[in-house]
Amino acid sequence: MKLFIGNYNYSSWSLRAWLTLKSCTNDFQVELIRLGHKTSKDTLLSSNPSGKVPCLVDQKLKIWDTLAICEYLNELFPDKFILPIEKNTRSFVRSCCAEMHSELRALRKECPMEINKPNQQKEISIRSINEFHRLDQMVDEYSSLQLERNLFDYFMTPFAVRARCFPGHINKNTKKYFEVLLNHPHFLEWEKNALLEKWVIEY
Ligand SMILES: N[C@@H](CCC(=O)N[C@@H](CS)C(=O)NCC(=O)O)C(=O)O
Repeated sequence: MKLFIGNYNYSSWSLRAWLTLKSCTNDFQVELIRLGHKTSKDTLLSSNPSGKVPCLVDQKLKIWDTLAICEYLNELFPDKFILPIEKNTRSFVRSCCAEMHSELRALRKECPMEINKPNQQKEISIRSINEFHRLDQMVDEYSSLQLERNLFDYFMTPFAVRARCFPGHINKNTKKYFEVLLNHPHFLEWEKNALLEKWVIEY
């Protein structure tokens, strides 16, 4: 299998797909497509029809869009429990992941994931602050379920990086939980690559 990803520093969607795949196997290749460069679009389009990363290639099959990739991996590796086994818990995790995937737009726009730029002193809008509070709600409910690591954690990790970039807007419980995510060996491996990356995208 091969996973096409974008820049380690910035590609939050790639990070989610990579964490999910990494939780299943080490037997995969990664091909990085540099984003924000004049040749990026052509290279992206030659790798998959959506012209975006991530994209997973499994023999002749191409799967693009993070959620589709993760659902595919959940089917391919049923023993890895990417989604919880119990129906109601699974629905909760699916709802949260869908919300993280397609909502929380202020945070996604205003507070980009920049792994190499913690502690930015930028003032952020009330909409973004409210969305940080929405993360608190999700994390509080999730923590009370005491689940094994699953898709919720993989999807939340880019928000943990955002909270590190723009500190001071999450509650104690979320802060503690985000520290766990940011110290997980798989995230540390990704972060190591990000810190070696020289390309800069200005937001
Ligand atoms: N909903 C898509 C979004 C993918 C996406 O927007 N990827 C960005 C990088 S994080 C990208 O490929 N941007 C390049 C472009 O739009 O030209 C997914 O979850 O895979």
